[in-house]
Amino acid sequence: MDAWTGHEVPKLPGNATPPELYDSSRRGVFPTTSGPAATMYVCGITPYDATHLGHAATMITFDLVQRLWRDAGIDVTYVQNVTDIDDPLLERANRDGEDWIVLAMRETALFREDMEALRMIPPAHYVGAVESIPAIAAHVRELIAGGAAYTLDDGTGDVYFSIAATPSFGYESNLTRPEMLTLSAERGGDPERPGKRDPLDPLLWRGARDGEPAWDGGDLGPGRPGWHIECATIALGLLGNRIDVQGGGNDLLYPHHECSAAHAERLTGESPFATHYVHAGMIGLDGEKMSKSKGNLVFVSRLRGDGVDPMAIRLGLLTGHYRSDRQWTDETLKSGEQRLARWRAAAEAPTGPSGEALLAAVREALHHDLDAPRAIAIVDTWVEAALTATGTDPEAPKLMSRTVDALLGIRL
Ligand code: 5CA
Ligand code: ZN
Repeated sequence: MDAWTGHEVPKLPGNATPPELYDSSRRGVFPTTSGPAATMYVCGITPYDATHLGHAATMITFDLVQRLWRDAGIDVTYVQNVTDIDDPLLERANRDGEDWIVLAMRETALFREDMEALRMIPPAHYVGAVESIPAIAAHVRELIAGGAAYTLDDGTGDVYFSIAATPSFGYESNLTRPEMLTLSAERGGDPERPGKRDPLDPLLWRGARDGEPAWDGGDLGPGRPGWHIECATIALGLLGNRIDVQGGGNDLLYPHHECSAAHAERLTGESPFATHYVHAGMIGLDGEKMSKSKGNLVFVSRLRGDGVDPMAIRLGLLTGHYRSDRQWTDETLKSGEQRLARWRAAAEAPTGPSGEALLAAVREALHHDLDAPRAIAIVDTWVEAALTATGTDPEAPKLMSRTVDALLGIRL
């Protein structure tokens, strides 16, 4: 499917190096790439509701990764998916008496609009699960043929992946087995289902059921894909056997990214699937994770409809470090709006302190695991000085504006 339309990103003077990022599997901060190119796969939305601020925060995180790579002259290939067929989508469509395809198309269109408004650099490939079904089914058949997957003998036609098929299962999330069992039950898995070889084995293919959409799976019979194999197949098809960054919110640490990696590694025989597994913190409201199932959502489109400047939303979300779980409050938005106004005023000032020094400091802050809060504090200091006519560099306001546009995605 088509992604959204991008904006021009200003080219900045001087040199930058690719960022260092925290990798959940190695539990430390490591350089992302040493070569001229980099690949990134980010887990996108399940389109049964509008884009909320949690989705936006996660997408902004990986937008910054792409911006920093580009600033360092890296040739970036970025892929994002849309889970346009899965249980939650069908449940919502049934609840509302709506066609699931219409629901998915509408919410995906709204997501694209929100991404454009938030000045997200579009992915090179924006791919739906539905359009990937033939490739996914082929992978499931290959896993069965290789002894890594099995069909349940209860007549459903459901196929499961055997986690015993990858010796390193668990390396990505670093969780204990009891923790995995708990999270599996909470996040779409079915550890209690009888007949599985291991309670943690994830679903690869769900055999057709009455009243549910199904696709031809060849020898698998009709059905629809499981969630983790969707992302493994899309990433392998477009980015090759090893990707630099596998991204998403930290709710995907387990089972999603662990199982996607296990599927891919079993299919390719190469490990690890991703050099970095990067996880953004959860955005919450009133002390709870913002999620469609809890219904405590602040929608990007609702704020836009209320006349909020998307740049203030973006700035508000960037004031917390990407890895920390954090709350969205009215204050977050207010401070984003006030800061945006001050930055805009300073960008119009006749002079300011050195623009080159500002650029170097912002680059340095972001280089270390995307320290956007520190980058924002550095810009704030520069802005205060410019607004009190402390600096003498007449080129600095323009360079400040280009810096925050290119590196933070904030258009002044
Ligand atoms: N389609 C799957 C991924 S393949 C999915 O998780 N969809 S989603 O709509 O639930 O979430 C889309 C992206 O936003 C994922 O990367 C998810 O980790 C992230 N996300 C979801 N809720 C939040 C939240 N409250 N805060 C931050 N990120 C979130
Ligand atoms: Zn995914």
